[in-house]
Amino acid sequence: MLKLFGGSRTRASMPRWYMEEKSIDYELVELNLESKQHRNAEFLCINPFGKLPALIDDNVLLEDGSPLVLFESGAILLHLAERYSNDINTPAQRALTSQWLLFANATLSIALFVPSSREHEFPRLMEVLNGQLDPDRPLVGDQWGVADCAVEAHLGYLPIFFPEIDLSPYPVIQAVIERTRLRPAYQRAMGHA
Ligand SMILES: N[C@@H](CCC(=O)N[C@@H](CS)C(=O)NCC(=O)O)C(=O)O
Repeated sequence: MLKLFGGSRTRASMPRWYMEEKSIDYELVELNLESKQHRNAEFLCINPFGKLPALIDDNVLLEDGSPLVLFESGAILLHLAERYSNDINTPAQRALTSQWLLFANATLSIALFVPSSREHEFPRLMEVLNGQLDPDRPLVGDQWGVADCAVEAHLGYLPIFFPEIDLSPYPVIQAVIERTRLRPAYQRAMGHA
């Protein structure tokens, strides 16, 4: 069984969306950040850093027989893709998947959420991404996969967290966001359905 620890408006929406898309069974444990449930002793045994998301996968056991426990949304996404989907079939696909996951979680995330980077780095990244993305073509391989999930989830944060940002200079990104928001699995993961 997979147990995902998440909370509203957290990055747990990424692995949740991915599992919804790929019909991977999971149980969601929602923690309330406002009441600091993510700092409870019980959760700190799962993620000592006290951050969401975290995943327990008892289909995968460590040497001592205990279940795999993971934190970091990128690591969780990569594990889910490798173990529970057929997204990644070649070494090149794995390398490119890592590239896009790290781009989304490190480069794009910082450009979005760190105010000083949002001013300078963000427009440059968006311009390049607008040229790289094609709403009809997955980032890696020939089916929508975990790389798309990470990049599109970050783009999907834009209208949620930064509705004041004008996206009209980036029409491809606008189209990708529109399509993302229409996906039933995305709506379920984001709590809209
Ligand atoms: N790089 C980590 C970031 C995790 C993170 O900062 N999560 C936030 C929610 S989106 C959190 O748990 N914040 C609560 C806190 O830091 O106290 C990941 O991608 O999983």
